[in-house]
Amino acid sequence: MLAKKIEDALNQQIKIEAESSQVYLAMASWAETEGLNGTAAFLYMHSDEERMHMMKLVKFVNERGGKAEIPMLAQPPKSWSGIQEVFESLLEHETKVTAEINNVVDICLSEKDYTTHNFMQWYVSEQIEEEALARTILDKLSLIGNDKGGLYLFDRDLEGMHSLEEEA
Ligand code: OFO
Repeated sequence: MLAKKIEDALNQQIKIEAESSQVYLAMASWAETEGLNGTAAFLYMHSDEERMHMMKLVKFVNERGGKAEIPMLAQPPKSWSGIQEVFESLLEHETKVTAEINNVVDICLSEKDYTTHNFMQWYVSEQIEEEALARTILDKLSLIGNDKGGLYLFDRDLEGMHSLEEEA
């Protein structure tokens, strides 16, 4: 049985993952309308992954005798000034998510809930990868600068990254 404090923290995390999925979906849709098809494919996939993160939590809460809450979500932004801003806000968002995950881990330790603590380790590792990926993408973008040809190749590369992750 989940302690109330743990159940609340996990429900809060369900909301955060759902919001991540929604924000990346909005980014994907924007990129698609800008003709950035590789970026759009990458972000659609990322949005699906965040939904999967949310689902994993929903199942865990219910299986452990708690009640998962499906949250109302805020309207995500509709547009960005460019691809740079998209990935800057993605990294900023992921950094906040990492802090939230660490907070859940802290609560698990203070409540001595080692089962949930163990479950949350998957999210801890996932965040390391996601933040590193966002930083790599931003490094590439700063190398490209305003070079249109570079941007074309970058977009094509992201499409490749998307299919690579799907195969994994
Ligand atoms: Fe990238 O946020 Fe989920 O965990």
